[in-house]
Amino acid sequence: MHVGRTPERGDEDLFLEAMAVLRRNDMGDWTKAAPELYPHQWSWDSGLISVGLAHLDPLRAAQEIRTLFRSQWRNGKVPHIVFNPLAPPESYFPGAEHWTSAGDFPDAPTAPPYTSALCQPPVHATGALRVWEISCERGEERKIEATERFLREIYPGLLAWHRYLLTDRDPQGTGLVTIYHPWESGTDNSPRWDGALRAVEVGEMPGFRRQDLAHVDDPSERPTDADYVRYLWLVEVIKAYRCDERKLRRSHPFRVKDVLASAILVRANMDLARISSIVGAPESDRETISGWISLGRRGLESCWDEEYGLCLDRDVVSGEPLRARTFAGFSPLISGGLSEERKARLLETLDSKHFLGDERLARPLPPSTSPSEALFHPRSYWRGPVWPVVSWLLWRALLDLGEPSRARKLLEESLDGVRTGGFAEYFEPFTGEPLGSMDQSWTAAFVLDWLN
Ligand code: 9WN
Repeated sequence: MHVGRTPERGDEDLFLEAMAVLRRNDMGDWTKAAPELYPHQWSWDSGLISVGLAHLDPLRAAQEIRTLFRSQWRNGKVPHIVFNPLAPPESYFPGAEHWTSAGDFPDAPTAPPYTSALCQPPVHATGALRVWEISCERGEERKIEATERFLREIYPGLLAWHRYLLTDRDPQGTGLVTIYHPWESGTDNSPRWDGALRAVEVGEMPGFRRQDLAHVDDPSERPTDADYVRYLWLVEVIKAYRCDERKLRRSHPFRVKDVLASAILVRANMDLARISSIVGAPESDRETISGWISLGRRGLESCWDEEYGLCLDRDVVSGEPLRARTFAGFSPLISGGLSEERKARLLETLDSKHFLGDERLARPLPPSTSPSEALFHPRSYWRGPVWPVVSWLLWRALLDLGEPSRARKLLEESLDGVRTGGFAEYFEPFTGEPLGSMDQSWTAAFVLDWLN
């Protein structure tokens, strides 16, 4: 149980329901992100689902990450989707056939399961360390040893993954990760990307049929067709380049420095540093990782925007900051190592009318996009709704920054949202209405973590 949390009536039922959601989505050694809408293994979902699973069985939790890393590319990239070979082709678009039809990506795994050519925020070292920590808290000797063996086994893959992000995805050496597709951010249709996407010229490409709209009540909950045209065009370009990193970094039409992925990477490097001590890695690794942490924090500092009191993504193509008030602006809270002044200013922004201080909110939980943004939409995916993954990331950050009462508030409000609305993918910020997919795996995983 988290320090200071008194169990509430109904906690036990909620725990059992969360466990049941994860059991239903369990595919043996990996978990579907959602029952219908997302029938494959998603990278950052699985990295965080492992934290919830660890409260049920640390060995199964370790397996979640191990399975994902079996599909790691030769250059260190951890793919954003590992496609389930048994899922019918029409269950998700774009599926394996779409990604692999252009033929080989030289660094991709050569045998099934096939993967997409993108990646997602690097939460995996954080997940792996929590699996081991939770196993230690549970105190079962055999499982502690097994999760320590898991850390030893996964460590080289984690190191290669972070190295890929800090070399191929940061040829400029800024400490900031470049992404090539909004899907790589995990916050697909966020207004963060509108400016950079507008500049992408879409060429000739085959027609396509979306599958996602069949799984939600109302199309306004998902990205628009115009968004999808751009998403699919960027996939075409990546396929035409055969995912050659040198070509992508020179001429891909969508190249942006993602502050959230960069901050998550700093956090993951802090956790990787701990893992490296646990597994007795060479001192030189620890020096490298510590250099990555400082570089990442400096990079984030260079994205600070005094007017918004937030950190802003940057368009590599135009060289301009991407001005949008979204939760990603709080990234320095996640990467830590902040001055008291910077931390105070970020918390002030969090409390302001642009975020938690908006009186229309059903609960004081951070909306994905500020309701004061012109492009805010309360039902549209990453353009406004409250996402449990956002609340979980901020909750952990606040705990680490020594803000237990703020963290606790976020936790209680989040649990309350799920108690009322269920294990939804996201929630309407003004009414709390559950939106997107129901029985979303990581929502259940966060509930297990919050309740423990
Ligand atoms: C595209 C699985 C994923 C999450 C992302 C979320 C959504 C996919 C989609 O679902 O993205 O990757 O089809 O909309 O934006 O964060 O990992 O839950």
